[in-house]
Amino acid sequence: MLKLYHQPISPNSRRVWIALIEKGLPFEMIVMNLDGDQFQPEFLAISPFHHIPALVDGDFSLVESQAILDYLEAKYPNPPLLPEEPKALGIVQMVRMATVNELAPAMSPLIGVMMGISAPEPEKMEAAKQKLAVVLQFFQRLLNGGHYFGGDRLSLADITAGVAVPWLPKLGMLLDDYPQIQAWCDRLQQRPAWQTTQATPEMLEQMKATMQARMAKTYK
Ligand SMILES: N[C@@H](CCC(=O)N[C@@H](CS)C(=O)NCC(=O)O)C(=O)O
Repeated sequence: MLKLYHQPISPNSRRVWIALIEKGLPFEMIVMNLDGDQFQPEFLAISPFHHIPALVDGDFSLVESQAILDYLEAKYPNPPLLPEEPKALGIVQMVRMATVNELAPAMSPLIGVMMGISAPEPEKMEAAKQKLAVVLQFFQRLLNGGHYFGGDRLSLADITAGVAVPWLPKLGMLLDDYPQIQAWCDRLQQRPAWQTTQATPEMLEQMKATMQARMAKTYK
């Protein structure tokens, strides 16, 4: 059976969990406590950079959430989470890459403040929000009135961006100016896979405490 090394508060890991649910695949979940489990030698043998998610499929193991999503798609193609039509596929892949390369780095300073591990620096926060606005405008253009990125079916673009964008209001970046993005977030939230994998406020508080303790140890 597939084995997912996971932590519920991690968006990277949640992507894989959502894909497994959407594909209806049975799997065993190993919940990692990120205050030390990730440095255990058995886990480092699977994930040398001590990151979750990691997926083990028999004698094969993978890290990097996007690589895991592509592996699942290739091995378990039904239901498909990548469109075949070239333009739709291009949109889906653009959204996946822009999420990883543009959206996530811009969110990072805001997340640091929310987690209580960095002090708010107004200029940095403003620059991050401006970058996020560019990403949201780009995403809204790509949605182009559709239900999902690249068409009417859920795809790896929705899964990749759809575990990150809904956090923006909690980080002080409201979606009021992006009604299509807000409607898309609401649509995702209605799917059982999003509901099942939603982190609770208690999990968030627990993760804040873990990260703050890790920071304190690093800079002692
Ligand atoms: N590029 C990786 C990033 C994975 C990653 O950063 N995972 C974080 C949780 S979101 C982690 O495992 N942190 C624990 C650590 O670095 O010790 C992916 O997409 O899977």
